[in-house]
Amino acid sequence: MTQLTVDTLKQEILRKLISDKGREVKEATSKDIYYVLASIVNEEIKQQWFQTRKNYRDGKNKEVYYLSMEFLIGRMLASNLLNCGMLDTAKEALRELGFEPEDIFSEEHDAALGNGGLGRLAACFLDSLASLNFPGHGYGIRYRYGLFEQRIIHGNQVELPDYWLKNPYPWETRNEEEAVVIQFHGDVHMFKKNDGSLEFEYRNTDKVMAVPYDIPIVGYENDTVNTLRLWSAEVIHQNNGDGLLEASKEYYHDLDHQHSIEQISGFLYPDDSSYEGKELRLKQQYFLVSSSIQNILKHFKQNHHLPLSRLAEKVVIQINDTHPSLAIPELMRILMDDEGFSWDNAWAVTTNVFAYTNHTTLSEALETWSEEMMQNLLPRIYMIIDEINERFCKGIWFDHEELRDSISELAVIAHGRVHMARLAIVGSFSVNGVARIHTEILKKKEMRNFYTLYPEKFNNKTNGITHRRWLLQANPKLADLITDVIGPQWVKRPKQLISLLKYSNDSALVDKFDQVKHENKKVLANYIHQHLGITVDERSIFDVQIKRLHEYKRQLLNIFHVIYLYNELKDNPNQDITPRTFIFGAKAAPSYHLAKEVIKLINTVASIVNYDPDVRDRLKVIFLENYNVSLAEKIIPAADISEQISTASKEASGTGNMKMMMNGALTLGTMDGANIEIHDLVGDQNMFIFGLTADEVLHYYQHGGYHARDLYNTDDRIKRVLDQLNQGEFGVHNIEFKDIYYNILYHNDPYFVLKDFEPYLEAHELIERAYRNRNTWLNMSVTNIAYSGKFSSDQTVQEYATEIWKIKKV
Ligand code: F58
Repeated sequence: MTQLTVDTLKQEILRKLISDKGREVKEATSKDIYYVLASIVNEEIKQQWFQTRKNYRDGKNKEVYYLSMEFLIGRMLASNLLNCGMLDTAKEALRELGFEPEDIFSEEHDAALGNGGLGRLAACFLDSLASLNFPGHGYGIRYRYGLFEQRIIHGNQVELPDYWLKNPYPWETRNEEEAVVIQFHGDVHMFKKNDGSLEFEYRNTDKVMAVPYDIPIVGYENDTVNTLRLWSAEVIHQNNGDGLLEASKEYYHDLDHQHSIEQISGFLYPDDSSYEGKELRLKQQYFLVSSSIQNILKHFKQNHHLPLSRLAEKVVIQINDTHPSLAIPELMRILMDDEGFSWDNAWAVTTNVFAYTNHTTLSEALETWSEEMMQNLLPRIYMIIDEINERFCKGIWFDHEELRDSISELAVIAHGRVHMARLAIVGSFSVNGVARIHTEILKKKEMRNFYTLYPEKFNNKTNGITHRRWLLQANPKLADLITDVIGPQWVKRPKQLISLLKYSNDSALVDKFDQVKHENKKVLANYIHQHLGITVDERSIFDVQIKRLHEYKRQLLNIFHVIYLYNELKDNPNQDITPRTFIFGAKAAPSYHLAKEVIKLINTVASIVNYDPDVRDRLKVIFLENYNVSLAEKIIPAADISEQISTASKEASGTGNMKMMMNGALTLGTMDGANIEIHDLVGDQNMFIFGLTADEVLHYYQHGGYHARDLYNTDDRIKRVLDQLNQGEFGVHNIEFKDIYYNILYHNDPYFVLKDFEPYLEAHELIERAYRNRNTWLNMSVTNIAYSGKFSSDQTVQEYATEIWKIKKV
């Protein structure tokens, strides 16, 4: 990229301000400056984007396509500036022009086209692919409404629509010439050809146009710009003569119909851990995969002068969870119906192209669709899945006698439902989990029969996070300090952060880390003050739990502990404790009643604890509204403690754990997901592990759970907290939190909150003690940063590239 100096950039901003906005700097709003700066960055990017596409067109490279219903990309201005090597220059230029960089960056609407971990992982992977010069692109949906905006009103979550496209989005380019037609409903006609083989024709369908909007994905200082292609659903207008767009007058005048078509890319489903069999969601999934597969095949034909039978030499498609797994029958359909392949030849191609990532073992999150719905909406796709199932089951029956009894647990279609994970496993050459323990659970438990069938398909790829956004961009002070200490090589090779270890005992040096953390805590404290009017003590322990709200993530355990601490202070007002600030950020799925009750409880506890004079500011509870990527960027650099307290075996990996570790927070966690791999690296002495192990949890489940009520009856601390809930001490009246209370005592505490309560409390006591010893604490913190390079998504993507995708850097 061209290297602009602060002065030339300033001049360019001033010039564009006049030409684009007709304004001088003294009249300019932050929004004006945002658009002007984005447009300058776009100009920088465009040339490299074009060049990258051209390089890929020469047909030499195998490319990976990452299909995902979610890309949680967040704001792009600062990250594009960073990757273009312009961030520091731009900040300086903005300041000299009288603007605070943060104010300019926050003009951008946080693009929330994802729910949580799965969507953010996709965004981190795109950043790493581009930064490592890999030819890899994302395909997703351009939802008009992203994840809802959360407001807290009287302690309750209220959801508002997220119309993120209200203002023009400067990073997208509409690409009409790449539009494709997607077909739903209709009927399938079968013909016998002269050679006796069957031919299928798909007729009387409802047609929808998929129009792509492209977003550049800028690699870090390497001139690679890949593409995130997001599809938008539109009505097909009058034939414009290119033969692609059919006349569809009836629909054109039918606004209802137009509305129903646009609904396909209307909004992101906000459930993050449970699955709902809504037809619109199935439409979205097919819309994504059909447009993407058509597009991938078109490019394959254009760029590679090879027969489609050799598709897998140049194309690999990663499907992010089962949501895009209809891509498998879709590719089969096109190969057979449009390209004349036989079943066997089409299957041979297909099963060498797809790789599937599983992100959860929670049974309520595993997708199945009603056979009837699938048959009605996607009749040809249904036929193909039926045939896949037929052949697969026959194979088991004849070749795997030992699995005959389990056939209904393996069948892609069973008991009137289409099982998407099974389809994904059967149709892919690779199946991976997202952390070591998760993959082991898949192999030994959830998918053990499939593992018996296809041991060679299963592999682990532990998640990662891009250190560019989560350290360089979010925490520039820490990044600069690290560079001062160990030099700049770690930026391109994050594993070199390990050189920090040498300095973890150098007290003069670790003091500087302390200072950075303190400054970041101040910034967050200001934000809290501005948004909630609450003053928090920057010297208190910032204890952070930020993630979607779910029972298995156990925000409840955290708030129970806070109530316990509060009770202790009330009983013993002069207790000498290290001040603590408990910070929460969490959205609950709108229909998840218990999760919403927990949000209400946290806010209720906050409203009591924060204003009780007996507490004397030693305890604060902060619930930050509307947790999203940009809020995470503010909170994470300020965290002292990273709460990763899921019921062991339930959190596939977690990625917030990695982000906070990289920013020097110490993990308080269970032996679950990637916490275990953090523990492998830093050991007991540098984190706080507590609670049941996955084996213990699974053992309890097998034996009907444990006796929650016994704990309630024998542990006074627990009894007191639960009684306070039940007796209305933390609510307007005693029914407010009754479902939480009942769920624990009458449904036998399915997530082991009470069972892990005491060990959790003990871990907190250790934390309090450790925090008092500054040098030890700082040493632990620096040690965590030092080992965090392993969790850069560069490492993860490199592993996918060599072990699954077999792609090379360009
Ligand atoms: C998350 N899954 C896992 N799903 O819970 C987390 O452990 C893991 O680190 C992360 O994926 C990345 O691998 C997740 O975020 C969803 O949000 C789905 C959205 C669509 C419905 C089902 C859940």
